[in-house]
Amino acid sequence: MSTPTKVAAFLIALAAVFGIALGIGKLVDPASEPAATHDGGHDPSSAGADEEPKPPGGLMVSQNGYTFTLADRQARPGRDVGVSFTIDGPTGKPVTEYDVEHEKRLHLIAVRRDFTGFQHVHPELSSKGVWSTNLDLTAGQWRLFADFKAADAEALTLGTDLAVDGDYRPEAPGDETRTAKVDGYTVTLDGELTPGADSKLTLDVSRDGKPVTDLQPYLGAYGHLVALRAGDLAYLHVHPDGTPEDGKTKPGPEVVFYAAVPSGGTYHLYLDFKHDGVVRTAAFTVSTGKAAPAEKGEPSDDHGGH
Ligand SMILES: [Cu+2]
Repeated sequence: MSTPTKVAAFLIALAAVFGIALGIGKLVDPASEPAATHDGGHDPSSAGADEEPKPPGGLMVSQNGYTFTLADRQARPGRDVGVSFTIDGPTGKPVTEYDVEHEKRLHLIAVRRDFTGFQHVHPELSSKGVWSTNLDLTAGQWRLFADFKAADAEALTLGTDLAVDGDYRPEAPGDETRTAKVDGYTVTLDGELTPGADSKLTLDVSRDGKPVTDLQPYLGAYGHLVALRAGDLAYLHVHPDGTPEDGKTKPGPEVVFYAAVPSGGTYHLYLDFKHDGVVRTAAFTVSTGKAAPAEKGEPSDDHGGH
């Protein structure tokens, strides 16, 4: 199929242009910061269309000159604990200009490192570039992910740890979980995760045994799925198949996603969906199939519908 080939060709072309730009930068001005050459080198529209597995996000606190800086890396446990942070840009100053993605300028995901307490919130941005929100925090080590796209830069997910005081007893690692129950809803997950390929995942939402066919749009889709890798909490790229506006995507009971997992292993998936005006989260644990370990093989499966 041609899309991966096109993407690969684009990346090679991009690497060539980028390499030349770096070379020129060095010739003209040995003191120029390499980070400065990031400006203008990327076509923002390509980021969402990239279907090749990229290095996972969320593992680094600083990338491409952008740094995720918590005002305080420790917190007390409690409900509605105030948390604030900045995304510091290549100049060292907090970024104040962001592009909107999935209807928000920044998505903050918080999860305790034993995969309990998942939250997906949208902080407020001050004119000085300080983001603020409230989180429900229990004792333990938390991982925070900032998923954003600074204006004129590449989309990034940066991750940082937040230590929450108190006695901490980690939750035992769970078995594979493909059915989640939340507030009277049952959500089932169907599909296999295949390393190195876009894996189709179908989530089916019902309430009291009846399919839910009137899901409400949330963040421009009928659901928002976050996937985290067990072991390092790598934050993986997942995109929904279809949007509420496309005239063909139905508002449930099925919501389809494509997830790109970079390696075999266990993944924790969190589906945010909206119904009757309330956003709820269904949590799953899925291990990859015994897929062929070929690293460079043709993607074997069902890209078809998207
Ligand atoms: Cu969000």
